[in-house]
Amino acid sequence: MKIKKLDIYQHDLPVNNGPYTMANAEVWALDTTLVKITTDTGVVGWGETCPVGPTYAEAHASGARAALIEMAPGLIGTQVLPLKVHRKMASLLNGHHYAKAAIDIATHDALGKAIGLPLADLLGGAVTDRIPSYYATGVGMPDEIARLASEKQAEGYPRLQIKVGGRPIEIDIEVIAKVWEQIEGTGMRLAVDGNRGWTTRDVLRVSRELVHIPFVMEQPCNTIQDLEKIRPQIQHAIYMDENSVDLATVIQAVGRELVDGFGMKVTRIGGLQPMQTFRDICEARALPHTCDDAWGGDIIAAACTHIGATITPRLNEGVWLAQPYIEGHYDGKNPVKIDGGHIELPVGPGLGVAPDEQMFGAPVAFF
Ligand code: 0XW
Ligand code: MG
Repeated sequence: MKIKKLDIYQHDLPVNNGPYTMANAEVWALDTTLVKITTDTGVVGWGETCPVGPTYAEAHASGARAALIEMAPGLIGTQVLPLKVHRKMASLLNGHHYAKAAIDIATHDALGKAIGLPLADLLGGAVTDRIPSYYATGVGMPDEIARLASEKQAEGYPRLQIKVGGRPIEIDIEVIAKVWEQIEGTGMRLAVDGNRGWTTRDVLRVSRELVHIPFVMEQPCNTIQDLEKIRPQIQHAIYMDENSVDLATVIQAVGRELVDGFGMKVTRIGGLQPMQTFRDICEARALPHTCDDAWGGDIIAAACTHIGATITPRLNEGVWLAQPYIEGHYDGKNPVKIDGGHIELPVGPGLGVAPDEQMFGAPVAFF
């Protein structure tokens, strides 16, 4: 089975009650990119990549489309097998994992449909069909975030991630303390995500003043050097998110015992093929991790949910979906959504979602 045709679509996803605010980004609407692979046997596979604005990571929407257009002609005729497709993409373009991830997801979808297996089975096998999610607040004021914390805990979310950074550190400290007052003793786990926004000075102060609160510090500062500097000085566990840009970086961080876990994005690491390797490295070293994406609709949500279903439960920090923050679904019949803080595994071969193509209009490019 070979790639016969490749269509690239652009689609807008407005943010509900925007903006969604992080230390380095304010997001009002998302610009997502979809890829449809048609094979010579007639099987179709869908992929998606959706950077959360141009400042969250070294990725942006038109960059994704430019990279896809660069690779597309060379991909025609490639066998629909994930490793072969990755090697082909590497021969056509250096880096740009977030764009390659859309092709990777479409390849897995097509392969799953062709052999009649849901993606979770193709990725090693699901350990559950009810995958834990987590709620991520935006950067907000103490009372507002504390109220959200108890609301989300009551809804059944097993974990909360609060966003901090980009303002006086005293406010962040107050937010963390107030949130903990709400969720202490409930069993809800807490991550504090700086999205690279804190200085090492801020980290030392937060960890010292809040030593009694067992939260995970997710990507508090901008660089790996910053993480190296704070690592021996703080009491809190550190997770790497934005710095874990590829498998080589993950292997280094794990080997050097620099972090206690990861916030991982399927598209940042290049799709489901490298994500399986990442999952297995984490399992070998007992490192918890999330299985998210930046943003996007039902296609990326289904991809994250399928790989999330294969993670050993004690290491599963959850699959984050953009669904609660955006309007609408691509698949009205089988939408991927969070209910009671968990996501039901889509059923059927491949991704298990059938997007309504009409929503995307004409492709921006086809090959
Ligand atoms: C909470 N997320 C998964 C969604 C936002 O895009 C950022 C991200 C994170 O953990 O940094
Ligand atoms: Mg993060």
